[in-house]
Amino acid sequence: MKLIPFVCSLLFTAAFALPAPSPDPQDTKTCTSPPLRKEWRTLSDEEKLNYITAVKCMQKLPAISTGAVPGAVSRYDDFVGVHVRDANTIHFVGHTLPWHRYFVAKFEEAMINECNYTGGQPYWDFTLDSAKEEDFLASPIFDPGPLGFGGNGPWIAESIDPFPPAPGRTGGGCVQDGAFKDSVVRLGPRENIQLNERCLTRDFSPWIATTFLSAQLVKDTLDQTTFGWFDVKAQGKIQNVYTYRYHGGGHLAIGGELGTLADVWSSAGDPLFYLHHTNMDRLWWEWQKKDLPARLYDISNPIYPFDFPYGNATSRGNVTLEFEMPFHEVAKTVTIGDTMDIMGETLCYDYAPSPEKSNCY
Ligand SMILES: *[C@@H]1O[C@H](CO)[C@@H](O)[C@H](O)[C@H]1NC(C)=O
Ligand SMILES: *[C@@H]1O[C@H](CO)[C@@H](O)[C@H](O)[C@H]1NC(C)=O
Ligand SMILES: *[C@@H]1O[C@H](CO)[C@@H](O)[C@H](O)[C@H]1NC(C)=O
Ligand SMILES: [Cu+2]
Repeated sequence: MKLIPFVCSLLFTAAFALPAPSPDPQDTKTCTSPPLRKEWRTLSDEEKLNYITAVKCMQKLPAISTGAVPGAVSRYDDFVGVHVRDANTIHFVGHTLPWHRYFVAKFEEAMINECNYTGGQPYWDFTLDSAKEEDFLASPIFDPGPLGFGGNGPWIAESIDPFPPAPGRTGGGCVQDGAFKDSVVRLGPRENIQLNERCLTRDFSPWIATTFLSAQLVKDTLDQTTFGWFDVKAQGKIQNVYTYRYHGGGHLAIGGELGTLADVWSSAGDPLFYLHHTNMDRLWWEWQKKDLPARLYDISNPIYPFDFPYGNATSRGNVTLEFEMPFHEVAKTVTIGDTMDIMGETLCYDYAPSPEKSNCY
C-alpha cells in the first residue's frame, strides 16, 4: 500500500530537480531567501519545538490593537481580532484565498521578526490523514505531547445554536493535552471583541474529515481550469454543511460545533487555524503553478458573501486585482493583485512538497 505513494513522491521530487525557468528579475531582487513552509510531520522535533515556541511567544507579546479590540491582550490576539471583525466579509467571496494568504504571511512574518522564529509557517496536508476515520484520529498534528497540538475535547452533549451543525461530532470540551492545553482564547464567540477568557476547545468529527478532506476532493478541486471554479470547489457553497468542501471541512472536522476552530469569527484562536489555512494556500499555489502564465493573476468570484456562485443570490459583482483588503492594525491594506505571487514584491515564502500520497494529485 505504501509503494505507489512512494513512487509518486519520487516523480514529484524529480520534477523539482529539472532546471528551473529563469526567474523574474524583479523577484530575485525582492525575494531572496523565502521561508520554507513544510508539512507538519516532516519537521524534525527541533523544528516542531521552534514553531510551537514561536506561537507561544506570540501569545505572550503584548497586543498592539487594544484601542480597537478591548479583549486583545497578546500579539496572537491581534490577529484573531482582525479575523473576528472581518469574518462577515472575507468568506465565500472572491478574495477569501487572497485575504487568508496575506493574513497567514503576516503572522509568519511577525513570528520571524518579533519572536526570532527561523522556520516557515508549517502546513497540514489533511489528505494524509483522511482515508479512514482512524487515520484522522491518529494524525500527528494531534500529538498529545509537547511537540503536538493536542487532541479532542471531552464530549459535551448540549450544543446551543451551532453554526453550522456538524454531523458526527464527538467532543466539544477543553483540549486536554498537547502544547496548547493551557492556552487562553480571549475573543469571540462570534463577533465579540471584549475580553472573554476561556479554554481552547475541540469537537472532532471524523466523518467530516473522511468526507470533506479526501484526496479525491482535492484532486477534483485542482482539476478546475479557472480560478472561479477552483475557488468554489475549495470553499464549497454556503447553503449548509453538506455543500461545504475542504475549507469548511478542515474547520469542522476539528472544530465540530463547539470547538474554537468551528467559530467562523474567532477560529484563529486555535493555532491549527494556521496549519489548515497554510495548506489551503499551498493548494491554491499548486493550482497556480500548473499554468502560471494563465493562472498567476487569475481572480474572480463575488465581492459579497451569499452571491452566486457560492449562494443563490444574484451576483452584485466580482472582485478584481485592484480590489483592496484592509488588515487593521496587523498590516497595511493591500490589493488582491499584491497577493497573487508568493515570491513577488509583497510576499516571500515557498512550499516544500508534501510527503507520499498527496503528491499524486
Ligand atoms: C530576539 O532576539 C533578540 C536579539 O538576540 C533579543 O534581544 C530579543 O529579546 C529576542 N526576542 C524574543 C521575543 O525572544
Ligand atoms: C463572477 O465570476 C463567476 C466565475 O467565477 C462567473 O460565473 C460570473 O458570471 C461572474 N459574475 C459577474 C457578475 O461577473
Ligand atoms: C436560496 O435558497 C434557499 C434555500 O432553498 C432559500 O430559502 C432562499 O430564499 C434562497 N435565496 C435567494 C436569494 O434566492
Ligand atoms: Cu477565515
